Amino acid sequence: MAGGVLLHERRGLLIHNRVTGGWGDAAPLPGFSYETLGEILSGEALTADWLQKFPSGRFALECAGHSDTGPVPPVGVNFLWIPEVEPLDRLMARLEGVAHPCVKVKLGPNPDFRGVLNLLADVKGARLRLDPNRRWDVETALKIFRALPEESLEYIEEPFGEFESYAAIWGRCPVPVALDESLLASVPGGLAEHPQVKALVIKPTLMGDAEDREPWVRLAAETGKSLVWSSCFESGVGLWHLARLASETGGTVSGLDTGRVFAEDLVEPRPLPKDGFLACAEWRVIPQRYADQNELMA
Ligand code: OSB
Ligand code: MG
Repeated sequence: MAGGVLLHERRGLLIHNRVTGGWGDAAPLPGFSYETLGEILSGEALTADWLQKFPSGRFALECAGHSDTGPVPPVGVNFLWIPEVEPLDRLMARLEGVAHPCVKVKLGPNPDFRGVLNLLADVKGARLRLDPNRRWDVETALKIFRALPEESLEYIEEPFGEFESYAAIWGRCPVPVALDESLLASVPGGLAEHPQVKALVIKPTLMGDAEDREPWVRLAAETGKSLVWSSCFESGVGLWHLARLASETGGTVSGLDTGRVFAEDLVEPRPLPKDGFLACAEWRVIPQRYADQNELMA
């Protein structure tokens, strides 16, 4: 997680809507969400009105309003690769037989780039999404951009901590970019609309429900930018809903390859992509897997 924090367990709140029978997952992600689970649970009563105050709560309520739990038609997903925790040969085994895989690489401030170059040498037609979570400066981004064959880079996701860096780099090189964290706060005028912003990354756990997401969904539709649905290590409940949302939008490869990190999940089947696709006939919540501590009052 941000700041090098290692999470050994993932906590969240499952919401069940007794009218629709639907489920939602409110799981703020430490280091990324503006709210904490503790803050949500500190409410005097976990009413819908209270949960509406938090992006993860709004997303969960929206999901629980959906009665259907599948089937989810196949959506294309990127292969999430964190070189610090997954050796290249393990990634290669996952990529075996997949034509033109899209690989999302999490990189630190001073990345050792040899692994990425080795990947490109071994996997013909691989497409890269590089995500340093705002930890690069202009020189680092330029160096990496220039080291890559042009057709192999789809975009760099949130390279910079400072908005001025975008003008600085685009004055020198047409680097393709995706915005993620920036969409959660106020973005300087014109940045999201810039032609070198190729994709808008939508994380409902951090951003909220359809109303919160609407400006970005509209901007993507109006400007032809990609809309990339992306997960935040939600349980299978949140992940299946994200896959449903992605399948409703169609088009771009989604960022939903986070279910693998868990030893076990709350749903079956588990939302684990296979050969670059996430698909499911029908899913259900496993009752023995969650603690029924706080029933949400209607
Ligand atoms: O920065 O995109 C991120 C997960 C949790 C918090 C932040 C991020 C992510 C991901 C999700 O990378 C996976 C993906 O988008 O492929
Ligand atoms: Mg990102």
